[in-house]
Amino acid sequence: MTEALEHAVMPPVSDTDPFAHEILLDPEPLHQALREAGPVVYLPRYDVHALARYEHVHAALVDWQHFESGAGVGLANFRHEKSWRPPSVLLEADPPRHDAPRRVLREILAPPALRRLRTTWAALAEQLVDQVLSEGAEFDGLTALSEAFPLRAFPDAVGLGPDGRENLLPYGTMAFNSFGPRNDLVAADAHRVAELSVWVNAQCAREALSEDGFGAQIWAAADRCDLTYEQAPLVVRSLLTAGVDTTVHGLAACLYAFATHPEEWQRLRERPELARTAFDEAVRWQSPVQTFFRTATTDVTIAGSLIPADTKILMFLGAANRDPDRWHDPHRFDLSRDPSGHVGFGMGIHQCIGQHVARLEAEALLTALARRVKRIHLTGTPRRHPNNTLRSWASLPVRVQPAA
Ligand code: OVM
Repeated sequence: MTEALEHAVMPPVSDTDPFAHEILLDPEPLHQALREAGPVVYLPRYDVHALARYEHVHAALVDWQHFESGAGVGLANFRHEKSWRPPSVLLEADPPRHDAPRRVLREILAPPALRRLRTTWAALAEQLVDQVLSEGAEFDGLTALSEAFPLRAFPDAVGLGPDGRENLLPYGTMAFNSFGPRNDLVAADAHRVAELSVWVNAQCAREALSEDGFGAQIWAAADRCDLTYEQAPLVVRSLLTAGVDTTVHGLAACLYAFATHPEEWQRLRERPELARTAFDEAVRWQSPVQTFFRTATTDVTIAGSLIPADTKILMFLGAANRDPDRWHDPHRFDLSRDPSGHVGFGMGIHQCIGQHVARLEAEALLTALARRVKRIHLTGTPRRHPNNTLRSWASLPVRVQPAA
């Protein structure tokens, strides 16, 4: 990654605004243009260097020594401007400070620790699918399934109280908008920042959490001195910030994929053990988290282009996940491919720590649906909702054909 700095080449320049609505709603043309322009593209509008090829996005993600997270993983540089909230001790931290919270949460969210949730969530998914189908074959797949399932499963697993759960999605949406520039999307949420933050922060307190959820386990780690008592509520906050919208739009990506690829739905129905692969392929294909930034710790070169110390690089995860140099027929949603290696969950020391939780939710919902539903048809044009970071949806109108 670091060649002789004195031989640095000038990267191509693009005046694009990746955070403009029309691009957020349909990012693929920009992704292709950036991949083709070169390994590094300078975006003067934001004074950032952008990476859109798989090779270079991957390389930057795993090189935490040169590309730090502690200065924020959005456009804002925390060395020069204050974040809208105290930084995350996971997402917005580097080793060594990052390591203890990471170790604690990794244990709590590891596959063996999730085993007891599998039967609970399978039953919950059956129940939800039964209920939705009993109310009719036509519904909005986004609200009825993609939102409803995580909102029933995840807050209970964390140990949240019953009140105020409707704040979870708006808080997450706001947090993901905050990684972008201070544009109209951020302004639209501004009047709710204080209220939503107060609610979320209150849920992170030990007293607010049940005794048997992820939240209680985080506090128990503080009792063992694996974490400080200052870190514990912030680790709970990470769960509440990163754990809901991401899964909702990942599940929506699955529904959209299967509605538009009926042969792949048929394949899943025949082999429901493909549910996890299907989820990962949907995450590759749609990349619910589209972008993250890093900050150069020193002057560093990428493919010969100089990235000055203390400047931001913008990694297009969604573009890397459809790079034709890495993926065969990249725009195809294809259950026969091996999607592992996609960067939809990131890569390296910050790779999504909740991915096993998300896969378990997807497995529960998709297998319940596969048993009961023969086909998923779109009944209208699905609508996207612009977000500075998330590839998110506003509606996914579907009609399902119940299985005999
Ligand atoms: C966090 C966090 C982690 C991943 C994603 C994210 C809002 C937040 O630790 O708060 O997005």
